[in-house]
Amino acid sequence: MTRTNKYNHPAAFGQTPPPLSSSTKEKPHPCFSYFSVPKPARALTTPITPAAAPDILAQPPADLTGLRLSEPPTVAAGLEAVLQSMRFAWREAGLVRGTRAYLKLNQRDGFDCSSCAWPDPDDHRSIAEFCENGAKATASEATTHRADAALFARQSVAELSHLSDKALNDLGRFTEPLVLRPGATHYAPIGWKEAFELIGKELNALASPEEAVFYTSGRTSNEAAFMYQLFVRQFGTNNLPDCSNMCHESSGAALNSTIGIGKGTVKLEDLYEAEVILIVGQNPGTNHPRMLTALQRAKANGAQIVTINPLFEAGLNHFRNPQDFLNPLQAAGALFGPGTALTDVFLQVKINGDLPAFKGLCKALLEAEKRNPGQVVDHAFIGQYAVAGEYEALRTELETARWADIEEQSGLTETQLRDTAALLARSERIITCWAMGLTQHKNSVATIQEVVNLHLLRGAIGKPGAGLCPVRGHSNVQGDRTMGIWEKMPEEFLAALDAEFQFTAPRKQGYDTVQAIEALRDGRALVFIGMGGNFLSATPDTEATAAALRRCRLTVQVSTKPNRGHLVTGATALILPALARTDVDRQRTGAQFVTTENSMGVVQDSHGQLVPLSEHMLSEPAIVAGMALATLGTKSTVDWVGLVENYDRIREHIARVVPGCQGYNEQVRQPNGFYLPNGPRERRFTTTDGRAHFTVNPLQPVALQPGQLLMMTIRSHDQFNTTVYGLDDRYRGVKQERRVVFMHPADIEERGLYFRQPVDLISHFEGQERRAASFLAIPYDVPRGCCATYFPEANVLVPLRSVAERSNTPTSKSVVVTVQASAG
Ligand SMILES: Nc1nc2c(c(=O)[nH]1)N[C@H]1C(S)=C(S)[C@@H](COP(=O)(O)OP(=O)(O)OC[C@H]3O[C@@H](n4cnc5c(=O)[nH]c(N)nc54)[C@H](O)[C@@H]3O)O[C@H]1N2
Ligand SMILES: Nc1nc2c(c(=O)[nH]1)N[C@H]1C(S)=C(S)[C@@H](COP(=O)(O)OP(=O)(O)OC[C@H]3O[C@@H](n4cnc5c(=O)[nH]c(N)nc54)[C@H](O)[C@@H]3O)O[C@H]1N2
Ligand SMILES: [Mo]
Repeated sequence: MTRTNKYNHPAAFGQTPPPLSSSTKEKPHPCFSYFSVPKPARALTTPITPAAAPDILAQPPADLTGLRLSEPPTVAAGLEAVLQSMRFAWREAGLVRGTRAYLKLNQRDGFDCSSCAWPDPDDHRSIAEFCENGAKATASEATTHRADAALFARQSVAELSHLSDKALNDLGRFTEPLVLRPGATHYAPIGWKEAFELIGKELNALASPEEAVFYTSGRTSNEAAFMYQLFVRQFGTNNLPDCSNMCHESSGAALNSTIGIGKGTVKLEDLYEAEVILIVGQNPGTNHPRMLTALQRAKANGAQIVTINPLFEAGLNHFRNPQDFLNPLQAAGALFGPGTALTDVFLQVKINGDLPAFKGLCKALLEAEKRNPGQVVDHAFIGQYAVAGEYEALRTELETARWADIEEQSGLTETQLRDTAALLARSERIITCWAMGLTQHKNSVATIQEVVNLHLLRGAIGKPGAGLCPVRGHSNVQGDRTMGIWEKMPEEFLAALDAEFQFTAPRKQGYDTVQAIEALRDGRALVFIGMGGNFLSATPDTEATAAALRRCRLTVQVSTKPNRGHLVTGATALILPALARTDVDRQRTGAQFVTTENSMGVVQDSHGQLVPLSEHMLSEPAIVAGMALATLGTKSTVDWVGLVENYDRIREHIARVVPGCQGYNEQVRQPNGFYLPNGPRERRFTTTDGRAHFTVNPLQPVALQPGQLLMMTIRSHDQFNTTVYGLDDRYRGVKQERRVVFMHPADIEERGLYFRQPVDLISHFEGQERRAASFLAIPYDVPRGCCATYFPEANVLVPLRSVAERSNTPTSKSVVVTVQASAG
């Protein structure tokens, strides 16, 4: 019991959290002195010569660091997860600050975790409502290390680029604005006012607003996102690519056209009530660890879990709930027990074998229906909500689909698929969860539409315990979209924006992420502004993206921590340090809170708790206001300063512009926030004809040449996207090395290679080759012909033009490669 409380309350250490420093408490943030309304400027401020710097590395250095391998564990989380969290927090943020951060994480008066988008339980929150990886994200943000001007004066950009991604993140938080002037080798400090003026001048010097690209990552709050898209549209473009273009865009495309909303339809409670949960192309043990708690509860209520994945991820094997350590009655079981077995049926599909797998499941369901008419297919549902002709078309197509093709292309047997279909036929309440394993292939939209077909056949949507659940990545990626961060927002939204702010937003579709890289590469866009994220390393084709960024006149990164994207820049580069979600955000009218939307459409408030490391960091809304004032000047119809003084004013606009946000200020102040409207959740299908749609999606076999493998790029347990916290991937038994390629042992031997041999990877696309040197080949339980590497080291191999049909998402999980022994 002493142990249980040890990390539970800082008082246990004889220390109490420090009060907010008086300077942060009383004074409004000094940002207002930074805003300026410019005189109209037309002249270029920087030459167009690219910042050619061959010695600046766009990719992480290819040093091998001392691999240790062990048997992958069969149980996830448990005590080890708790210890890892604590060790990380105290190392980064110190005892008091680190513990304070944890105690406020996902609490009603605290801040929303900036890691993944998994929802908080409405009914019960434990004292430590977080997971190991949420804890790492929080500690990494709460760090007391500073990447300040002194550091950048000591180390040149080229020198910094030779550091690993982990070492870059370990430098700490940005604490003041920095500039890299044309030809300079080092970043130097710059005042906010000058930085904003520089942005305004460069943007106004463009021949057209379409020559600027405004990227967003998914941590940006609703308030900042709303202001940002408003600024960009008042400037005159829809060039608003975001990380979602590389993430769940395929889910959005598939779901919008079939059910009428680009989001999932289930609530957290539905998972507790489900009879069967399919988890497809997702590794929740690492990427959504709190989902395991929900799965544990579902299992306790009798749910069966079907996992479809090329890898049997430890998190879907057994789970010891770290929260149980807090409960004296369960602590022993949490420590020594076997954990909860999660997966009942494991279908080890080939990479991109999901379309044939779902086709097989649907085919088996229809065959069962034929044997027992009216027993399997939900005809009442189809009659009322779907289109009979489309159901017939699907039936005809599936009748002709051949089991031999389905088996060959999915890597699963007819028996496995029939058995699983029998389970689905017996169950009324079915949920399918998925993530990047489904969205990042050429035919991803079609695959997700097959998932929809299965749910429509069984009427498993829009009722308790059933539905579709794309599990979002970044903590506010869904909210950013709701607030208007999209290159193709619907007319309804744009019209409301026009009316609210008396201007005319552009209607021409903007660039998505891949199109933005192409525009920068071709000189059609000359200024890049990133609201968070790491555009260089998260995007495909690292060297092509680097060349594109180097052609810019100006690159601007609004960031919290250093990454490689700050080193590969345009002629002039700015780093603008932003307050993060953990930080107290004080403006003229007092402390402000922001709001976010989680993966299940719940909008909640988030209150920063930690004293910011410096007074020279601004909040994201303040940074947007600064850029907007310096760029739009008196042309703008928006009271930018007023919005920053009190975020309630931003929310008043949101209430009038964003569908479903009426009474936003009141609604977000309710204890659990509020659910955004979701028609399909209540069987109101919001497609153009008000119906749900079956679709026919032909098989698209992957054609590999002899010797080639299909490679997926995945996340390790110690990273958040391009932010690398550590070099281990504990759940896959890998320690101290990220440059590994997981291969079937027979595929290693067939190539005359030995285990752990250093190899080079070469990708093949449209006759072009891309190469990444120095990976260690390690044997792993992955289907023959498939292999896996980590993102972002392998992004250099993902061809820019290799994208998913209809969603334009890079095919990061379908890279055709050959593996060769490294020379020397
Ligand atoms: N700790 C941590 N949390 C995160 C993130 C992080 O980096 N770290 N990232 C956040 C973000 S932005 C996102 S989008 C999510 C990502 O969450 P995930 O989608 O879980 O992340 P990935 O590592 O890309 O894992 C994809 C999973 O899909 C499987 N897979 C790959 N190809 C296929 C396929 O063809 N078919 C099937 N069925 N499975 C396949 C892989 O084996 C792996 O288990 O996580 C979010 N949460
Ligand atoms: N090969 C391959 N590529 C992929 C993927 C894959 O599976 N395989 N996954 C794709 C997916 S799903 C996604 S979502 C993208 C992710 O793409 P991004 O969102 O662009 O990348 P991140 O690595 O999450 O961005 C991390 C940086 O964001 C900044 N940051 C963090 N918090 C804040 C904040 O609160 N405010 C601001 N202003 N900045 C902040 C920090 O400086 C940090 O270094 O990558 C995609 N790329
Ligand atoms: Mo993502």
